[in-house]
Amino acid sequence: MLRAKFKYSEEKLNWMSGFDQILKISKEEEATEIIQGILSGEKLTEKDASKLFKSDLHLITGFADYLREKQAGDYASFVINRQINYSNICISRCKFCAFYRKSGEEGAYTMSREEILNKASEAVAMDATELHIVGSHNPDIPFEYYEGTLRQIKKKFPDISIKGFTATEIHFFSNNFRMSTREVLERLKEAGLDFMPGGGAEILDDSIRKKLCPAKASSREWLDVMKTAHELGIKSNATMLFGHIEKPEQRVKHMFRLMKLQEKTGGFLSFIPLVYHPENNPLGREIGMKASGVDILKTIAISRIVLGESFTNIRAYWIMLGKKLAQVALRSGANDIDGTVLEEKVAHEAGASTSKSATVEELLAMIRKAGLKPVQRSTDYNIIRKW
Ligand code: V47
Repeated sequence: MLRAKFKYSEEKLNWMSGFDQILKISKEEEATEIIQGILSGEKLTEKDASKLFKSDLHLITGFADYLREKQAGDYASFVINRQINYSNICISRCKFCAFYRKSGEEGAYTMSREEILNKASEAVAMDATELHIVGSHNPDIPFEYYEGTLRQIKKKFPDISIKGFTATEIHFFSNNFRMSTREVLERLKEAGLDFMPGGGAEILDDSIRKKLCPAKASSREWLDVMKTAHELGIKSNATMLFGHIEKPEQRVKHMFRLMKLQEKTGGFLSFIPLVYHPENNPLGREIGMKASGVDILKTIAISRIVLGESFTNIRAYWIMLGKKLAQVALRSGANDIDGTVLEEKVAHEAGASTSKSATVEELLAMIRKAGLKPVQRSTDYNIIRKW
């Protein structure tokens, strides 16, 4: 298991020495004080976490790298997986999304069950352990499509983990099919759903959601779906879409809201900061690209500093970061780079310039060249193979 719990106070003396040197030479008084506070067991406040965004890149990425090592060891993980986006027809039309199409519009599609099964079969042939199945808010798909597809995948490929449907899709199904979110989740779980991805979280602040995605689940509703899923034994991830109109304070608020739920349920497996891509979407035409490389690394580092004790796994999603920045992120607080992916649409429609797939060899090289030891993991972060 990669989820070994670490308490700062217990081992502090063993590992403080190296980082202590950095703290001694740091000219950043405020950030140094905040870090020293954390090291001596003080609880980090939202206000102090927000201040870290203004501090020196190396100080906070260095601190986050120390925490990464203490919380996750010298290993960085990846998964052999495949994404399947079953439909792009969506009535929610979020301003940042380049993936959705209106029904009947050119490029609109909904996959047949056979297509999905073929994609699953290709994934199994390359030793994938995970299918990541997400789509859209498509009112023309019957519930039986979801249940039947899950059942057939599990019947043909009983060993593969299905990580499917964002909390906003579940919320949409609940409204569309007039069922409670609990009933939706119970039925999908019964049909074969094992885990849920962390998408749709965007920024858990309704003043931002009202501007960017007013038609879909509110912050409370997103969190409530996750709470119910965790209660039913469906573990999930949590994402954060950053680098658009939100302020650092709102990123931190997002992290604290997740931490609060995690303290109750323990159901989150990892935190995945997703950097906003501005191409082919209305928001991008208004604001362009906001997050710099420095901002991205600071956000990943601060995720580790704020969430590391409760989440352990902070992911550098190479598809959105690019392979080189993802590698640096592994030394700035992240301990996982996602996986082989095979086919990605959401980020690529919005201008991601990475390839859509990575080989295991590429993932191994990324991790090794970051000075870490690669491990292949399952969806729930158990070690499958040390390389
Ligand atoms: O929910 C949409 C985001 C998410 C854009 O849990 C965009 O294992 C950047 O959630 N620029 C989908 N991001 C991806 C996702 C995910 C990916 C990998 C692993 C996991 C997991 C989850 O992508 C959406 C939204 O938040 N998104 N548009 C855009 N223009």
